[in-house]
Amino acid sequence: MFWASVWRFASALAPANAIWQNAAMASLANPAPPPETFGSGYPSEPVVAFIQSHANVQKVPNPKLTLFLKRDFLEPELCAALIDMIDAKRRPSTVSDYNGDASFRTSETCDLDKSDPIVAAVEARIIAFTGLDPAHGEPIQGQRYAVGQEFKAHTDYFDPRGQDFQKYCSIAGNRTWTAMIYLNEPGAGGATRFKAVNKIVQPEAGKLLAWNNLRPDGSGNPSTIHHGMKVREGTKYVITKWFRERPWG
Ligand SMILES: O=C(O)CCC(=O)C(=O)O
Repeated sequence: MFWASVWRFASALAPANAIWQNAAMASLANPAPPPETFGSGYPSEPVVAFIQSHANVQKVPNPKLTLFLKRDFLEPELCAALIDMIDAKRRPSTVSDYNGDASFRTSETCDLDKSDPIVAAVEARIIAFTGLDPAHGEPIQGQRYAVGQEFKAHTDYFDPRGQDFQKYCSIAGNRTWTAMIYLNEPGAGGATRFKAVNKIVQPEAGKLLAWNNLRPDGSGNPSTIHHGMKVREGTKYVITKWFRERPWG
C-alpha cells in the first residue's frame, strides 16, 4: 500500500513550468523496497546489518555510537529541488527543553510536504536504505543555515527528565534513528561535529548520515551528541528524517 502510493506520486507529472522539478523527477530511480521492515529500528541489529549490506557505505569505527555515511545518496537535481522547497517555506527553527540560550539553534526549518512527488520519492529512498517502517517516521524536515547560524551540541532523542518529554513523546515515543542528508556545500563552515567520538563530518551535496540514537537497553545514547557548526560562508541546507519507537501520527 505504502509502496504503491509512493510509486504513484513518483510517477506524477511535475508542473510544466517547473524546470528544476522536471529535472529532479527525471533523475528518480525507483529503489527496491526492503525485503522486510525493521519496525522502529529498536533493537538495532537488523537495521545495522541491512544498512551494511548496501554498497559504498562507511561505518564510523567507534564502539560508542553507530553512525553510517553514504556519499552521493541523492542526485544533484533532487538536492536542488529540495533546496527550492526549503527556501519557499522556511520559518525560524525551534528547540525543545529550552535552556535559556536564545542562540542555541539559529537556523530556519521547513516541513516538507510528503504529498509532493519529490519528497515522497526521497522518503522512499530513505526507507529502502534503512529498512525502517515508514509508519514510524516523522515527516521530513529541511534546515537552512545562513552565515553565522548553527545548531549547538544536542542529541536527537528527548531527555525523559526534560520538561517537554510528554509533549513530544507521549504518543510516538522517543526517537530511534536519524537519517540526515546534506543538500549542498556551503562556502566554508557548517560541518557536523560528533564531539563525544571526535568525528567531524563535512557537508557534501547528496551525502547521507544515519545513526542510532539509542543504546542497546533502549535508553538515549549520549555519545550521539552533535553540533551543526556555524556556517562561515554561503548557505547550508540539510534534510532530516527521524524515526520513533511507536507509529507517528
Ligand atoms: O545541520 C547539521 O549539521 C545538524 C542538524 C541537526 O542536528 C538537526 O537538525 O537535528
